[in-house]
Amino acid sequence: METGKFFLFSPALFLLSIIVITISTNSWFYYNKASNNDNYSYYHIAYAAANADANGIKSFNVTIPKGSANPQVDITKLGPRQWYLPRQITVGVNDTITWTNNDTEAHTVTSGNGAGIESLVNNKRGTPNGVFDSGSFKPGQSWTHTFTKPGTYTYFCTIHPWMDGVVIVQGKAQNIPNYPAYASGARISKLPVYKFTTDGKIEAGLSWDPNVLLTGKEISFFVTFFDLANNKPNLLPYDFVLVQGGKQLQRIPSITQAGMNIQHHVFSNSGSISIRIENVGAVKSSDIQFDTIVFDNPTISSAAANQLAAAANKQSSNPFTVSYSTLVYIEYAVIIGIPAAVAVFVVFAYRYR
Ligand SMILES: [Cu+2]
Repeated sequence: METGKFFLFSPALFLLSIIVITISTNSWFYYNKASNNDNYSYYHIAYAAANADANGIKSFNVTIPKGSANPQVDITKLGPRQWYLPRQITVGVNDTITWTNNDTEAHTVTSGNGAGIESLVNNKRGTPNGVFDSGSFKPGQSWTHTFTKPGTYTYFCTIHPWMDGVVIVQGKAQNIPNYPAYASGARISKLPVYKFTTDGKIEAGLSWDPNVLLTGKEISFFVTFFDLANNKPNLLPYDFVLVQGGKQLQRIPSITQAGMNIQHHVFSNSGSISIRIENVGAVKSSDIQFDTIVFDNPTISSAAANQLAAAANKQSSNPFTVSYSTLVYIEYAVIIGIPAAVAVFVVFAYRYR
């Protein structure tokens, strides 16, 4: 290939390599998101209309329909099959649920994990966890239980371990908004929010998904930088810092990919938080602070939120630290290195063919 032609070709390679780098670094985010799906999203959710008594306590009903003992029969025609109706029910703290056996065989309501439909073949029995257990109750009989603690409780039948259900107990009522909010609770009219570095040279943008932050739920923060002096998005090093209750939760030395970067965090506690973008371009005076608020997740217990947070944040913490300049060098080395290697290969391939 003539030298002139090659140089016409090289900007395309350069562009391609930037695209490859951006996609590869950000695809991990989508992978994480996909693997974090709610296990119970496919259940038929019932917010059963129940009347409250004088103390505001409600009574709910779950039935065990006729034919539940026979796993071959799709009795409810609801797909997925349900042996407790409804299979998932959401109640409040101190509410009661009564399970009524309308089948022709005895059943149990036992907290823990069932053994799935495969238990018909593999003879597994399921694993009780001791939170509650009705024991066996006969056709026409019922069993009532009061749920005093918020949380997600899975249960099954010890006689027919493929039969399973879940009870979600919600904690005290909170005023969870349906919009992003400042630490004060005031509405953030639009995301991303923008702020300038103290030296006025860089404009940082921050948005997050989901917009309403709940404990135990992975939040993705999108950081963008715009370099006003050069009038373009910028590849810049910075520290992503999360502070809650005066305590630093997380500090991740990072670098924006083509002007944008994604950070993840799972919060274990509710309350206001500060999202700090520090040392932008390694300049100490460039810190920016955004404020918002985390709410208690009504669908999980605080213990579950703690566990989820511990597992998720451990994954994202960096086992080794790299200086800002090293990060910049690595980034540029990859951007320049890949097209350079391809170029050398192309030149040699044409010269020695
Ligand atoms: Cu049963």
